[in-house]
Amino acid sequence: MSGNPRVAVIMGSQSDWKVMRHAVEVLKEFGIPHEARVVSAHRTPDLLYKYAATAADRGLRCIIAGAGGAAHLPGMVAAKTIVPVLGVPVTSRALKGLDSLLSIAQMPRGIPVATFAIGEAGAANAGLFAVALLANGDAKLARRLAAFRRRQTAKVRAMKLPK
Ligand code: RP5
Repeated sequence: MSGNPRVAVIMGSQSDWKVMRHAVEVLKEFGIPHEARVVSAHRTPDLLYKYAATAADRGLRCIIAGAGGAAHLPGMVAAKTIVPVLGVPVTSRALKGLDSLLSIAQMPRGIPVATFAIGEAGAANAGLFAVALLANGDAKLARRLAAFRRRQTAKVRAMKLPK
């Protein structure tokens, strides 16, 4: 996507991409300049610190961070920047993402992380939430988001069940 990224999608491992790509797809659909990359809280802590510490100066308006298991990535990124962090609990192998959800949602007071649903729906909703954040100061984007909602509503209203 051309232009300086305004939204970042980061994840703890390449294996998170199958979930996190749903956030990227939303950003692409709305034409939001974005970047996506692997940043691990546990395995690349120095990179994580640098990434978070420079996020505001690079013009990022929010950071979507997905991780699975003991999912520290969103909380640690939020600890190092005041750019809003949207946390996506990635479905884990052992506990199906419940571990990820609790790790991300249960932030102690003082460092907030907005937490979304486990898995693909959460990633897509984090993308939509990022669009909504940007649409706050962008009337054209707000109209596109409203149009998306209208199309979605029309699709559901047209749903037919088998006789
Ligand atoms: C976390 O560990 C990642 O976010 C991923 O969900 C999980 C497993 O990583 P891999 O072993 O697949 O690299 O840090």
